[in-house]
Amino acid sequence: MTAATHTQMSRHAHYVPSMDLVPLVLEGRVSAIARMISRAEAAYPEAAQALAEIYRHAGRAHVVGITGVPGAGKSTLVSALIKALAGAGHKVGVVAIDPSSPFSGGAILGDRVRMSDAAATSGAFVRSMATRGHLGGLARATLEAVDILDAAGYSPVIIETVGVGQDEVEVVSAAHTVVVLSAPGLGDDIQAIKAGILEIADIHAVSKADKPEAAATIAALNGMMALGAPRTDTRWSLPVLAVSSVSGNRLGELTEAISAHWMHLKESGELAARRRAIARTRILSTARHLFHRKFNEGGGDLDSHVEAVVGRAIGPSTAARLLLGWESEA
Ligand SMILES: Nc1nc2c(ncn2[C@@H]2O[C@H](COP(=O)(O)OP(=O)(O)O)[C@@H](O)[C@H]2O)c(=O)[nH]1
Ligand SMILES: [Mg+2]
Repeated sequence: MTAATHTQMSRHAHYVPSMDLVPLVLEGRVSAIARMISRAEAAYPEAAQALAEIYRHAGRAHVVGITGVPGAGKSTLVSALIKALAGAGHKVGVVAIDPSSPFSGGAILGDRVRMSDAAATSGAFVRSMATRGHLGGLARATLEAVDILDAAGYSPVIIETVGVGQDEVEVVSAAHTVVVLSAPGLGDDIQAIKAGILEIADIHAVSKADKPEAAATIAALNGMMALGAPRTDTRWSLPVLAVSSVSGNRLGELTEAISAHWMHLKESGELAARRRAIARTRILSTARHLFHRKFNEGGGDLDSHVEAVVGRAIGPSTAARLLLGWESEA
């Protein structure tokens, strides 16, 4: 155990060791789940072994990503989905990544309140994550939260995230089923094109179908599909659905499409390929963040290598190899 962990633990007199929380998480105890997620978010070194154990127990949940630009209607849709899916007997988990304020670093309160209303009446578990300050990266923290809910027996586990920014796209790409939500009237182009997330969609949904402008957005998306928009899985015929979270209209079509896609993944063998791709991305992403952290937070010899590169004693490529230990100092 490191000295830092010791200090951390002695400040909390009632600190339950993370390994002791694992059986409680697996039993589905909500307080243990919440604590485990907090420790994953804070990247406590003490929790690493417990998270590894939890990962070994996860792997059953259907992970559904819901992405779209801010204002697309994601949180409203997730609340409606919680009610619909819980009503059909599912134990729904939600991890929402909110754009955090640069001043407070906090998550947007409105989303939490709205979604926890839906959660309270349905036995769902909803967690908002801040977008900043994750040692080892946002993707790592978020996907560990998904593992925790998965191991605790939640399925589907929904990830809500804005579809802009590399971290966010990385997170949603780790879902088995990706729903890209576009709102009518939010600019002329399909927002998925602008955000560069068109090709990660397994299902296109147009929100606010109660508004007359929705028809044009649906037509535009259908037109794009007909032109052969880029996509990852050509054996799946990608649906374009209209939903209204306000009226609840056609929400059933979306829940059906989500479960049809899950069936498709299992029956076609595509699930195994996705699992491999997800594992690969998670490893590489965590490694990249750990590397950055090691050398950016005053560690390693980054500064002296910077001087050497600026002074043209060595090139940036040599410096990188030296930092990685792939080349030794001459
Ligand atoms: N008319 C209508 N408004 C909606 C619908 N879904 C969401 N909204 C509104 O769109 C705005 C943004 O919704 P929100 O769920 O916060 O979007 P997010 O930023 O993507 O999470 C809010 O004012 C919602 O009330 C819908 O189905 N119909
Ligand atoms: Mg939201």
